[in-house]
Amino acid sequence: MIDTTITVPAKGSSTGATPVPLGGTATASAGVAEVRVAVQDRLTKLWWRSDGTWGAWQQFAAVVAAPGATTSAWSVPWTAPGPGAYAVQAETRDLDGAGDATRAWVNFTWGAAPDAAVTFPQGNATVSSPVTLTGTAVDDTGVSAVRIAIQDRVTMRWWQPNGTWGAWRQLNATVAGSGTPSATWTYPWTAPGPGTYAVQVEAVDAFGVVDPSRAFRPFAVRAPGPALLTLAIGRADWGASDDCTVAEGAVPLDRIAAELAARGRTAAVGVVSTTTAEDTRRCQGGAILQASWADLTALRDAYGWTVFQRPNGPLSLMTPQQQVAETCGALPSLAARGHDRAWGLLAYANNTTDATIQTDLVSTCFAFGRAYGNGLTTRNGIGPPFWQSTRSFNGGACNDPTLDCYGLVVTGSRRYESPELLAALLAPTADTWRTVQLYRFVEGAHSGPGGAWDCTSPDWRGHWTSRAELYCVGDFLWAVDRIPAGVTVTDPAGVAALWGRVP
Ligand SMILES: [Ca+2]
Ligand SMILES: [Ca+2]
Repeated sequence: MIDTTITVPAKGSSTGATPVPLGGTATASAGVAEVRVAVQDRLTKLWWRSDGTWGAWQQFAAVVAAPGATTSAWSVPWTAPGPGAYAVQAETRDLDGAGDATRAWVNFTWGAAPDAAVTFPQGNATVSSPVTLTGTAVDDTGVSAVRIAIQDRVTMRWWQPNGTWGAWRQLNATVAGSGTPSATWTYPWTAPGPGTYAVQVEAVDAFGVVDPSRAFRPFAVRAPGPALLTLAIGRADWGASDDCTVAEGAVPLDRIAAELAARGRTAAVGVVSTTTAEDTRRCQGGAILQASWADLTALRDAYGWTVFQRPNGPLSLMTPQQQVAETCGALPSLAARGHDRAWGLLAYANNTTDATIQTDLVSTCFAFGRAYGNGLTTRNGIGPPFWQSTRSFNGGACNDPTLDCYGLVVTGSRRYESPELLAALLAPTADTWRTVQLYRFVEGAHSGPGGAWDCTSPDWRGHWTSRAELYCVGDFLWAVDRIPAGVTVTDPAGVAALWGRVP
């Protein structure tokens, strides 16, 4: 009777030892003569060879502690060439030259274990649901999977894939950077309600080695807050103009304000405070007629409009003194004019956002810095350096391919955006904030040096404007009329107050 066991490494274990001490027990009723060992790379199926290469099956001799005895310990050191999934095979030969009927076999891995961490929510943070749980996972060779589990901290039960609670249950997170040493993971989760929860997470590496220490992160989910919407007017353009005169068919801001007021809505308007004149509408390039302080005061007092600050050009091209004057330095003079909510938003001119300026300067006195995007800012996503997303909503060539206006060339290849899309944008969900920005409103049909448009078709697909910043007022108000009940229309300062963002 001949038998061999392998006790080191333990079956399925992971080690980083150099060398790896292979060992076990050999049993032979005729006396143990020798123990022969072979090591396989389980991924390539090749065998370790005495010349240090991998290739055809080859055995090497182990040290037998008690040669000739019926039972003896055996051992042999083996140095892994690097992280990997390996197997050791061992065979005893007795004094008669006979061997094991079946060779012993143990799988093991060599290398560092992976490690996972949670980056969101932060520890004991209170977040809104749905929440995207996120984190990192690292390994010496490659992360292959991340498994999470979510616990209700009151009932101590665990989240199940079918949306109930029960026994401990792991769920697969989505891994970005799988197969690399540094990966990130996400798991979108909709809490069944407010409460205290925790996420537990572990990583698995490319060789199947499991993170020996699971990360555990408690957090709370708040009751859903309001859905928030800001109607923004990009620059305080009084209205579409031809050669510095309000064009026929232009709908100036006071009419927009009245239309919104009739619907119980207000807007926030970007003001270039350093170039705004007292009573005169400053004309720029013939087509832009900047509202005066008197206009802005009237919009505020009659319609509840507020302003946010828009620097007079890219901050990154300004001297440090100018940067301050166009940002934090503008707030006291705005407040002195009664515009005391401008701290809600700094609108980088033409999307010339700058992370350093936002971090070091703007976020110290403004709640948010504007970056153009899909216009969706989530309460969970608010954090340094406090970017806010604004959706710029544009006019352009018409959408009906049978009409001549379909081929109109508008800067940026703009095509008139659908009022149905606008209505969809104006319907944010709980604890999210949508900001949609338009510029100058028009109606009827007109052609002049400051722009041309046709808003007369009963079908919006026939509407067009020669400039992206022009949009038909009827389409705008059609969408405003579809803002769902329960959506709170407010300005950036209002959002900051609701979400506890204090610059
Ligand atoms: Ca590893
Ligand atoms: Ca760990």
